[in-house]
Amino acid sequence: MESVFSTSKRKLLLELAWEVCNQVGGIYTVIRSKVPAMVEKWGDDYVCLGPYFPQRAAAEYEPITEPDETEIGQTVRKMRQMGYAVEYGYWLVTGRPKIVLFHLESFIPQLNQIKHDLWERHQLSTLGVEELVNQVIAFGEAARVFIKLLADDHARRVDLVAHFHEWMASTGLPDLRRENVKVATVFTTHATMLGRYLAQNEEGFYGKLPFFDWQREARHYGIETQATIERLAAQQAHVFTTVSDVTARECEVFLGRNPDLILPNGLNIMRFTAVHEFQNLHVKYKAKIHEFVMGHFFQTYSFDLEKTLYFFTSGRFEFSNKGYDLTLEALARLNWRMREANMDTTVVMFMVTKQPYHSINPDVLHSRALLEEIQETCEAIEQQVGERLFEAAASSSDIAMPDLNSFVDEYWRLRLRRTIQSWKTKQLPRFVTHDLVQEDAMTRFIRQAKLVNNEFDRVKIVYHPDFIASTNPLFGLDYGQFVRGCHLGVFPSYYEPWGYTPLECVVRGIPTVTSDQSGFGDFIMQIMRDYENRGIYVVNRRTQSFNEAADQLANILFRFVRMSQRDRIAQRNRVESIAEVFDWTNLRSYYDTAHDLALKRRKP
Ligand code: G6P
Ligand code: 1S3
Repeated sequence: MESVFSTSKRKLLLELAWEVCNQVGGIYTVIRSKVPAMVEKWGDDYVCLGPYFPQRAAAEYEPITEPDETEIGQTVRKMRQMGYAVEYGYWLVTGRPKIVLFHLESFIPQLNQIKHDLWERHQLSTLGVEELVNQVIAFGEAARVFIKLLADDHARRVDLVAHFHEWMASTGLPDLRRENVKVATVFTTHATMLGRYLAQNEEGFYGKLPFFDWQREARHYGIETQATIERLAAQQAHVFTTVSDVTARECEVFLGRNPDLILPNGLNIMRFTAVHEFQNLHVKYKAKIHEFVMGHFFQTYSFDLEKTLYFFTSGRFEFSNKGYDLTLEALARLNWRMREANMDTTVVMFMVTKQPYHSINPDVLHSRALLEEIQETCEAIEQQVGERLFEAAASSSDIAMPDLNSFVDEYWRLRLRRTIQSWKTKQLPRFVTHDLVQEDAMTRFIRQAKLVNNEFDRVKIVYHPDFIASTNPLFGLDYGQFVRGCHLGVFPSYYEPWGYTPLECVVRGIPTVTSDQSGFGDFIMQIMRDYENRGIYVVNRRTQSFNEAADQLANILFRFVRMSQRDRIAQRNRVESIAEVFDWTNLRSYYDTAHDLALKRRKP
């Protein structure tokens, strides 16, 4: 009998993720940034599959009015004839791939039957799960139906590969294998559910790792369904992968299988032809951060902005997983050392994350508004003085400089004095920019470490419990611009399967701190020797205690604040030169290997 897999056949790649056209977190970045490199290789034979959420898709999705005659178009038509609502069109991101999005409500009426089958066939218990898991199961079923139809009708002519990201895309995978559907499958986990929970809650997580009983822990944390889906997908895919060696260590314990391959994450990198261009952008956006800092701090006291360095961290609010605790501890030590050394440099640290808040603090907004008024008044005075000086100079025969004070109207003098008076205050600058719904681990730690923005402190804290967006009135910058304006990104994570944030600094030429427990840090240590000289500092969190790691980080920061401006500029050039390594056109080859291996394993 003729094999359905032959080397001469065309290949068709489906990539499935909950975050296709639906931004939630890091996986969206992976898929979206990889699109141009995938389309370059696969052209129209690359298609992304995701769930359909009209509001989220609105800005990113353009439907194809009448399905084409491609295998995908025909399968979409067939599914619609079966009564399912399916979207088919283009994802409006760089690379513009074709996408298929499933209306989940189409599958909800059969949910009980699907769950029953999952239990019968795979002992996957879904009793009492939250609504999100129901949606995930509906998506998994939609994908399964689609892939089965596609394979049944077309596998004779095309080799199909389906790449599933995370458990949220993968409830249909075990049945595809069980029914021996002619598709080669790859499953990539971007973290493990249990790793996430346990790292956050179990002291000495990594030391205990080999001894955890996955099922007992999953029950304890109420995530047995999610952990089981992840485990089934990992075990049943032809090829199982994860994003770093760091996460691979968890996979055997929690998912019962060692990954076949590691697929590191990249970005779609666009470098400037001349390096001064990105250096200029640093100055441009730093000036915007200066404006915020003046508005926030100078109403109480001032410091020299020429001698001010901006550090930041950013990520979800996983306090110890993301290393916020370590960062604050190291900053407290840095503050003490800078004071001991009588330094006149100031460090402003931005802690950017997302926590529930009522609104931006009114005082913070008011101060910012008053500063703008002062600026407008100064501009008006500048114009008045300029015009009158010009008139005076042109009409006078005297070459002596006139008294500029006399050119300013009483109105403007008074207005400037009054605005400055009402702006100045004795209150310490707030260390949190928003009115939080409640105190949290961050505010408690900041108070306890006494990093409360006293004038004598060399390290100031700005805790911004919302992600940075250009619509935010405090900075008026988008995240990428904010990163460019800073001097150093600080991300000494304890649990971080990959971690895009340090990489997002590198590609913008901003030096960064990462850790050997983050996938990115681990990867950089494997591929490069002089990473520190290039501006990537790796904190050892694998073998050091919290206290030792805090000391190491404080040392790194102390060395950084003593660098000359000339050295900082040179370091930015060096760090930016690494960017290319992480371009998907280079890192796509890891994905190519996974797809080839899956096809090889699928073939009889
Ligand atoms: C860039 C600009 C320089 C500027 C420097 C400031 O390199 O091209 O003109 O002096 O940034 O660097 P700093 O580290 O002090 O923000
Ligand atoms: C995960 O997202 P997270 O921030 O929950 O996947 C990302 C993409 O692979 C990865 O960068 C991150 O470390 C993981 O944790």
